[in-house]
Amino acid sequence: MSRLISRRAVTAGLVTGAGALLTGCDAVGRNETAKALLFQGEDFHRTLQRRLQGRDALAPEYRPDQMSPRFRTNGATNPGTDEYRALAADGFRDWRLQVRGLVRRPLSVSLAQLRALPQRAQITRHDCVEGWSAIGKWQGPRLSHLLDLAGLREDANYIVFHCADRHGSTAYYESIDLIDAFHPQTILAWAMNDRLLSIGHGAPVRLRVERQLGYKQAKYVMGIEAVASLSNIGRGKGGFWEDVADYDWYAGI
Ligand SMILES: Nc1nc2c(c(=O)[nH]1)N[C@H]1C(S)=C(S)[C@@H](COP(=O)(O)O)O[C@H]1N2
Ligand SMILES: [Mo]
Repeated sequence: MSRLISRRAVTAGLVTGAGALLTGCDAVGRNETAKALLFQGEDFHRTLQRRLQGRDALAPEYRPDQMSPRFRTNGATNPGTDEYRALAADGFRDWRLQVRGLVRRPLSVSLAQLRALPQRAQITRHDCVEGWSAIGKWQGPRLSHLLDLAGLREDANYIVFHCADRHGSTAYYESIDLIDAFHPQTILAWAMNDRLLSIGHGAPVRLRVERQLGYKQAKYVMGIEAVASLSNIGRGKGGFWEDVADYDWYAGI
């Protein structure tokens, strides 16, 4: 709404300031107003659709023949630290996923143990805010299974994912609420397109939280932490991009 008002104000300014351009400016004004109304309409329908569907609705799943022939990488494509290099050199045999925070039984889980849990595979569309999408197949245990094993405490409200890649002095991290954490399509993927997850796409394990945008899909997950509040994690906004560029914490699609 503020955008619509400010555009109108700008147009009004032009109209009073330059009478000769009145017709042209008025046309621009109408056009901008129509555009703003259209965008509002889009938001309205999206909001309505989300309300009707509910947060537990499934993201669309696709057929194998709809998978993208190329799925690009984005953001970090290799954490490149000594620790990560050593883990990768050994096929992540020594990697352990730490599950800690507000849980009754902190866990340290190997890749073999993750693969031995009941698995879910899903072909979904990844949407990056930068304006590209790709359809790929992801496989791994449901996050909820792991959280049940660890036993979430009553005071846990969010699940934080700590990643291996650093950007300057801060590590990439992301977080989701318990609705998404227990959503059936929220998995810890160790396989992509029927192969072991590559380093570029987040080996050994990345989050897939299919109702949200690309930056929520944390790669290189090293630790999972259950917390009551996000305010003491990073700079407090719930994720790397949320902290540094004010991205929305809830990036629903
Ligand atoms: N650890 C980590 N996870 C990350 C990123 C990153 O830089 N580091 N980039 C995010 C962004 S913006 C996108 S679009 C996807 C890209 O995933 P892909 O490389 O598998 O395409 O990962 C997300 N998860
Ligand atoms: Mo992205």
